[in-house]
Amino acid sequence: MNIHNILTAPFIQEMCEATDQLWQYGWAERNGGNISYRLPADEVQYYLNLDQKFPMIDLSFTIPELAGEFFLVTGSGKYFKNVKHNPADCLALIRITKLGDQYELIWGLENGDVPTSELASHLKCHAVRLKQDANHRVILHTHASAISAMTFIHELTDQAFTKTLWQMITECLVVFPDGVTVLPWMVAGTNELGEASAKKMKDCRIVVWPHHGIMSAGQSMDDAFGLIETAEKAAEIYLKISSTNQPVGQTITDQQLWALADAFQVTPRSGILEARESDD
Ligand code: 2HA
Ligand code: ZN
Repeated sequence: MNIHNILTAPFIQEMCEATDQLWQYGWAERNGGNISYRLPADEVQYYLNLDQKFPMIDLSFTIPELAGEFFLVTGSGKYFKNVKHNPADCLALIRITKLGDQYELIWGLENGDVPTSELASHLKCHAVRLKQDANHRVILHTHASAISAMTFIHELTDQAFTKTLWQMITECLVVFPDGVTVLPWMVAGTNELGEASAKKMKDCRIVVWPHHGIMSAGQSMDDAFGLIETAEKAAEIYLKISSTNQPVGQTITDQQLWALADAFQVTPRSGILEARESDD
């Protein structure tokens, strides 16, 4: 028995708002981007009767670490601008089976579609983040424009990319002290991209996919979204500076970034900043 209408669930509302906002930012053209949101069983049970048989669908990999976990995910081919108008068609609520080689379709995708083409990346990243942080909930992938543009003109190493972003806005180091990881270009939607992203998510919550987009991990939708907004804003500033054709006159120095880290009590990822000068 459905006790409450799932369309009124906060997690559905959050998904509708996030997809709409991503579209309004211009980062979710056509069906670009995908989100997965881990839900505790009691939140799902409040809206759905789980005591029934659901369609089972094979995964192209096994992920026993996520056995029994529920995820609300965007559907493959769905346009983010449409999610808020028809969440039951555009979203899927799935549960990973005991062996971790299949999922059950619990709710959504009313017209017979399948979950996001990046499901491999999402699930592999969830498994890795959950090992690091029991409160982890959201994986978000979007085609953030400035970050993608930056990957055409900036050196594609974790060190160089992270340092440039940290230098663009004072807040960046505070928001993402673990920096960003930059993968090599890879084919979208593959297990390989999933494996590579997940490996990097062990100690970094922002992964840049060159010439494609960005993926982040968060404890909430706002958390995952906020990481991307901040990195994207820094990339926008980088592009604005680059387009002036002026030599860069000044920047936030490494010693200033150390002072910032001290003030906000964050530990900058090692290997990015030059050694700290001693005070004496
Ligand atoms: O089209 O963003 O990476 C969905 C995607 C694939
Ligand atoms: Zn994409």
